[in-house]
Amino acid sequence: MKKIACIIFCLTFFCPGNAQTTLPKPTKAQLAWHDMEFYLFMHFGPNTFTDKEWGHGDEKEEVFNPANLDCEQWCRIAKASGATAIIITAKHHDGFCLWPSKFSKHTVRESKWKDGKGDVLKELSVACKKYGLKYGVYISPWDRNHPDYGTEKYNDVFVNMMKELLTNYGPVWELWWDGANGEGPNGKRQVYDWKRFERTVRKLSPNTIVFSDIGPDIRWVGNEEGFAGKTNWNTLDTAGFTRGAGAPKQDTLTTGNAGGKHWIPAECDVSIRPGWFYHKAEDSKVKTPEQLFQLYLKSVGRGANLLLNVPPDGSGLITQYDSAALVGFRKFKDDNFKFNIATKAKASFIYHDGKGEAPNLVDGKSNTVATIYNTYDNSLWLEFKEEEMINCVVLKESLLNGQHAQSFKLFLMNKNREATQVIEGTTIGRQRIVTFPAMPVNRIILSIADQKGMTSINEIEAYLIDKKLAEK
Ligand code: FUL
Repeated sequence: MKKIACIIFCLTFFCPGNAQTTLPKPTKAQLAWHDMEFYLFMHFGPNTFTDKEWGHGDEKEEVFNPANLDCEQWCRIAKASGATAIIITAKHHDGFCLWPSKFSKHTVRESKWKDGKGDVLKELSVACKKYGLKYGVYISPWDRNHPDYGTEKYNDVFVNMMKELLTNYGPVWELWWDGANGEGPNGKRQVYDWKRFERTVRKLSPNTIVFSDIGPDIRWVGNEEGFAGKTNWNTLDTAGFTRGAGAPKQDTLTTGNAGGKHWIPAECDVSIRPGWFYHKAEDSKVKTPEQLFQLYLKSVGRGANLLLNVPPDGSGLITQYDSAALVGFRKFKDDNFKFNIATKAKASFIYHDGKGEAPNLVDGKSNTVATIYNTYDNSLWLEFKEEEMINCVVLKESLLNGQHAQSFKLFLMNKNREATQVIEGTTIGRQRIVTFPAMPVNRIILSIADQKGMTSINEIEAYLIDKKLAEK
């Protein structure tokens, strides 16, 4: 028996993909998306100049005139913050296009900026490439300017606009569909042809990750405050739901569906300021580095991605207030997650009649795992020579074969082998960051209490972070 267990154990280490189940699994593009973790959103357009959040669509094109627009400055700040991409509002609800679309008369071409020769998307996509950032676009189907909005013709317009976006500016990594569906200039609402929109993107740019309330690739997290559920399934049921008003309940989007049919993980969109667009009056209300760190714990730390909006001002630049907050946030992340105390530990896998080494758990590699075959006599141990002060544990689950852990227990033990703290949680997902009051720990034990199929754990990390940064 011992021999068999040992063979199973060894196989697990060398064949990380062997925990086969019939659960939904991420595509290659979705797996790569999970690794993007944190990136910036930029709301920019006529609202930046008119101090509005939702333009009416009748704003004169000449209001758009950013004297010092510098997309490289945006990229430098994005890089300094640790962000991996920038997503720009190519067209917000007011219908103004930040590129000279052939399918609208309400664009940068009709503005005075650069004598109508400018193209924000061109400048941003080139700058992103130069700085090694992925580039994405937000496009609102709701259009309060377009004369065809509210008629079948508008669906052609929207498809044609997407063709321009997807083919003229290099690869679009993520495409963001806002679910809003208000009235247009003729007082009518549009019946969106979502199936056709989806076909268009898949055909022209199959690797683009498409966001909306219900995917197809990633979902809205159900709030604009930047947090995912402590229970966060990457799976969702979409049958019978539509985007916008017909979407699943907001708290369902926050947690996903435990037995959900489709792999549609959550993205947390939130603004660094109260509004989405720049307003001078909000310069004093930029979130602090501490607040941004909290958002990080509640999004990335719960297995979702964080899309943080940092709106450029009317000169076309990100202000010093926003950039200072971003740099401060980056420093918190770097300083506090610099040393993984778990690398000092001996890592083991415990099964019913034995114990084997599990160096994979602390090797920092995402392609090596230890698999929990059953919940009654399997657990993962980290043992330290001495007691180590820690207040944060990071658990990482392999998503290659789907999401498995349904609930876990973390036992933190002192040198007398007493469990001084038992932390219970539900899902793990790509990453689960757990914080608690600092304590001396000699042994960390992870047991999976419930799972769908077999959970594969990539990594267990331990840190001593600044106590003011613990999750609130
Ligand atoms: C919402 C929009 O109405 C807001 O203006 C903003 O763009 C936000 C990200 O999505 O649906």
